[in-house]
Amino acid sequence: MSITPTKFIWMDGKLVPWDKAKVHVLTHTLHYGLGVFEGIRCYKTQKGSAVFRLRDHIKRLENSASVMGIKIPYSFEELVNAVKRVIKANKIGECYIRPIVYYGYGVMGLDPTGSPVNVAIAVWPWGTYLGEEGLKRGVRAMVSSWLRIDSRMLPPHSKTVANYTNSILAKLEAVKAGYDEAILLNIHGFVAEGPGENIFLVKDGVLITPPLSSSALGGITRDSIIKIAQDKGMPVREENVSRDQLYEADEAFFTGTAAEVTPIREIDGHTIGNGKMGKITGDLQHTFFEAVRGKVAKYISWLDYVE
Ligand code: PPE
Repeated sequence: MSITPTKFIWMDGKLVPWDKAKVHVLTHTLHYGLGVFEGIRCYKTQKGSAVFRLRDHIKRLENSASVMGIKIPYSFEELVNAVKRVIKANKIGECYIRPIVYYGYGVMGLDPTGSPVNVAIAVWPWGTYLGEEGLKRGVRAMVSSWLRIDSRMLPPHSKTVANYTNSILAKLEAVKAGYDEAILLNIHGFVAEGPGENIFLVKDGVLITPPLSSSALGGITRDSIIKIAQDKGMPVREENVSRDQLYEADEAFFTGTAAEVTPIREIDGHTIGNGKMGKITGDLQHTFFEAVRGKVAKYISWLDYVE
């Protein structure tokens, strides 16, 4: 997916012009993958732009770093304010926000001690992750031959840069096979998630999603959808999902900051439901989009207004 440049990127406290936001080729994270990042979205609302669950994303960034033993040299509030500052500086209403914490130039070799911990925050307009059509009609997914990383190898709840090579292998395999997206099973054979999204099924009116112990990332969109569904009185179960349960589902969808709520219309050649966006998926997607745009009073606390 190509990037549309904006004007400034926040780098270690300074707003740096987009083209000058560069790092040395011996940046530690570039070689060994030890760094953590976030993906956040800002939406236009009637009261101006608002970042969706900003504090929850910064909390997860801090948790990701702490699991990996990385000390972020900025406080929670400094990071929250930095996100708002870079959005304002770029005069952008709706955008995707990418904070990254990385070990910079200083040492080589596996032990990063002695490398500075650098932080950058970029923002750019990012449309639908799995295509406009995908968001309306659903995407085609395949169960990957690659398994999702296990917590005895790499911590799946941390948005660590290196974790994403696992995701990329699954994504590339799916795309090469003619699918839009992958679904990864965990080392126990249960469904974990997509390479950059959580997954949900609907069966007999019940919303089902793999538990966090399945090696899925603790998605903030996942959490929002669970809350929205419960508020609608829908039964929600977090439980292990087997591969055949995917094929038997009445409805299925992915959730993520980038993917938002994207229906799945086919898995491994099996049509899900009637091959279109399911009714419950449509209802949850609608309420999610209303919530992020500040149109649902009970979810206003999820918004952090930029001004
Ligand atoms: N699982 C994974 C592995 C993941 O990367 C994401 C976000 C999610 C689940 C959903 O989490 P949340 O955004 O909090 O609902 N993936 C980010 C990166 C995507 C990318 O291609 O880069 C995102 O959606 O921003």
